[in-house]
Amino acid sequence: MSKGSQYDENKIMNIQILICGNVAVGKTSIVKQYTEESYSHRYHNTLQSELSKKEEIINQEKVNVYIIDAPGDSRLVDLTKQMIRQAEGYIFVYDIYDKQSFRDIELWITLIKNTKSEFEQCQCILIGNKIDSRRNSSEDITYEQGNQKAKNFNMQFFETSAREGTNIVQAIKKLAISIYHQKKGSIKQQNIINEQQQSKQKDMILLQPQESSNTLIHSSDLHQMTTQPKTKKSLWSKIKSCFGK
Ligand SMILES: Nc1nc2c(ncn2[C@@H]2O[C@H](COP(=O)(O)OP(=O)(O)O)[C@@H](O)[C@H]2O)c(=O)[nH]1
Ligand SMILES: [Mg+2]
Repeated sequence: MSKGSQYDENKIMNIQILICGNVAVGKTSIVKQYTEESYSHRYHNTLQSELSKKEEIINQEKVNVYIIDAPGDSRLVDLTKQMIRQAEGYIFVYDIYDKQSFRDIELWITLIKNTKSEFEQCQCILIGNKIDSRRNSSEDITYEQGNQKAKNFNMQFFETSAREGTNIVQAIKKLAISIYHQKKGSIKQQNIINEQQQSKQKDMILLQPQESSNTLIHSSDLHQMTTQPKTKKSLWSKIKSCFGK
């Protein structure tokens, strides 16, 4: 444990999230609001993927949440393939006044799906941003439309305002919590597999009657010998060869 910290620095979980969506929907503003609680009216097109970090406490453990801010220009997407694969969770963002950005969510999902083979197991959220200046005109994407799309893709849905900070922390923390629990689950699963493998190795019977012979026969092979007559012959020849017979 590092001096002055109540957390074991070696055991801190890192979570990587990729935020994507069309240009100018507010991705960079969402990330800035989440990590720095700040907002800028000035628009800077994100040309390169940027990485931001925020420390969260989840389940009384310190967790580093890294957010990869992808460039909105899909022509630059090749640059981020590595990042798509590395990410463990995804935030899809549209602007509630920009119907094209809402339609293009499908394209972003397809792009990620085609790049990340385990996408179906990944945690994702859908964000409809810029609710601070909702005009309630027929041009806006309604909450119901956003929610329906999120349901279709089995994601949680949030409407946010990066400008006012509405729902930003809640949305991203909720995603981080889901990823945390999923990783803990799979870490537990991995520990069980490791333990099983270790105990299997202990069970290994090493038959070394000859100096040169180093053939390993697993105890389950021996079990097969007694229960499955078909495999007897090959196993017997394996054993015989060990004894040089
Ligand atoms: N009204 C409003 N404007 C926003 C909001 N979020 C971002 N913007 C503005 O939308 C523009 C694009 O934001 P940016 O974060 O750079 O979008 P990105 O291209 O998706 O990263 C900027 O002028 C922001 O100030 C929001 O929640 N409300
Ligand atoms: Mg940006």
